[in-house]
Amino acid sequence: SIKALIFDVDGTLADTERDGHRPAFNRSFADAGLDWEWTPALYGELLAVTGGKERIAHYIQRHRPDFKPAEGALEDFIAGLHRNKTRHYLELLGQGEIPLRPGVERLLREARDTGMTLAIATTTTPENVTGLLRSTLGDESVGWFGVIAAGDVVPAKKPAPDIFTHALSQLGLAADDCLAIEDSENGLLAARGAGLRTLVTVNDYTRDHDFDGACAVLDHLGDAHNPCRVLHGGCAGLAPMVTLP
Ligand code: XBP
Ligand code: MG
Repeated sequence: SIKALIFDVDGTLADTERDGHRPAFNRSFADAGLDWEWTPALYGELLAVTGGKERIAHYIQRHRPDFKPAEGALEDFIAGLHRNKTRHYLELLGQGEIPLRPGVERLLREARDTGMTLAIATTTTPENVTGLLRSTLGDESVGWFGVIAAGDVVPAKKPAPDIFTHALSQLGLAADDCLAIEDSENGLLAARGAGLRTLVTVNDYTRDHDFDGACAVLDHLGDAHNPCRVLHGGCAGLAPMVTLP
């Protein structure tokens, strides 16, 4: 039986990459006077590197190899760009324009009602997680989660299993007692690396990823008005967590 659900955030709880992160990176670049523009197609490639600071560093190395900041070390320049990116991201959340994906609120509420523990394991900055929860589910929803494991709390980001291993140890639960919910290949690798069964809900950025090893792949979690479609695998043991047609 499943005692706890461990949710990824970006792409799983909401389409934050599409609606929040990509625009926020671009706004930060514009503020710094840079002509860098991350199109949806380029961003889809850059998502192979998790973590905002790591993603910017990878972009510079790969696409702007001659770039040097006007002053100071590159690492500090990236940190500054990323702080301003987080500010823009939180502003977008505050405007209330990043909704939860179908079935997310249903599952969170049902899991709470049946006494399951809720947890989060994500590479994103902690303020981004609490900001999303507050803007979509209200202030008290932050307290629904036994553990919110996020960002630089572990140095090795997904696909490394560290963030899930950290969440499990904070929860005091074994991997067998938990189910991870992810949207990407890197997320699946991280969760599987920590020994977790993993349910995947895809989005436009991750639809074509390799989800070998997932217990099921769905288009979304589904709710009464919007049942989910099973793209791969079986949902044995997952009902009633997913709302099938
Ligand atoms: C999500 C990410 C994050 C966000 C940006 O990966 O890679 O880096 O894109 O967040 P996952 P920050 O869903 O697999 O956890 O800019 O705050 O790092
Ligand atoms: Mg994700």
